[in-house]
Amino acid sequence: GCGGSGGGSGSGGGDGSITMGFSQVGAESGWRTANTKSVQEAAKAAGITLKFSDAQQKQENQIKAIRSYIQQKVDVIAFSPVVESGWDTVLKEAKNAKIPVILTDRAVDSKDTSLYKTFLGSDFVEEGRKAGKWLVEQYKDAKDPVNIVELQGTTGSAPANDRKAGFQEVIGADPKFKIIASQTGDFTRAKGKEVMEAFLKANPDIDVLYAHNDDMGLGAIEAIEGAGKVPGKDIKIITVDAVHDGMQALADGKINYIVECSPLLGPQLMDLAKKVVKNESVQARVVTEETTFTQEQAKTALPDRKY
Ligand code: GZL
Repeated sequence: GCGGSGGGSGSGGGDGSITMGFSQVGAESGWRTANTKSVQEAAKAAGITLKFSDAQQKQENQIKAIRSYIQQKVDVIAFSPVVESGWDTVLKEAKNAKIPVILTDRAVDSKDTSLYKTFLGSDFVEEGRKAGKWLVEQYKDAKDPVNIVELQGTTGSAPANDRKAGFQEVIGADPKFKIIASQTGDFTRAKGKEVMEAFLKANPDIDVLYAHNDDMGLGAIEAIEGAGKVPGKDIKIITVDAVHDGMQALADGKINYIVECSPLLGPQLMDLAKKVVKNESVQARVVTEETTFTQEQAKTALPDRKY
């Protein structure tokens, strides 16, 4: 840890500075790396002492980290829950220790919303709807079935559940859209490539890939090219995130559409932390601003992208 006494239930450490305990999911994707950088830089800029842990995408490591922050009596705990369920016990321990909790990026399915002060992050269902709307538009004149394969994010995670639901809600209106295979690629390139190779072996006529993040889409591109097909042409690809490598593939025509999911949550997180430590009221839900990109828009946007 980087020092800092932390006042537990107080209004911050003795010198008025705040100590935050942050439990990060892992380092599974370009998005996650950018998110970690945003949190660390924003803490420094805000004068907040940050205790940071990487859970390697394991819930038990996040629970351990949160428990250690409670022991250290930090002023505020923030984390991105790798999956939606199984948090009530440790969040009750934080509440009993009078340490406010902020959910960032991903959400929990706890019924007791008093267990956290606010949830800062994207509307993943809306991201899935945006992906579906683009596809419906692209195939509005198609009469034949549109065969879709789906690379889901981490099983049980809010982005995987919600991106799937939002997409299904939109394409479900037209029976020509068929999801012929759907499996988790755990948000990583390696797994995305591996699962896409299996999809290609089992399904000779795939029209579209919907990948819940750029990294799985980039892995799938390697599999598609390895199978002698042209990504972006033989198989249309929609992904979510808009990190640099995804935007580059979009500009190069290997991806057809990207729904942005901003990782730059650091500054808003630190503002919220300062408020909750002073027991000021905050919005229960803070939704991230984000957009979408076509291939042309990616070419224009790439030079200015921060990550
Ligand atoms: C979404 C975030 C997801 C990204 C993935 O907010 O939780 O996790 O879409 C990342 O790239 O791994």
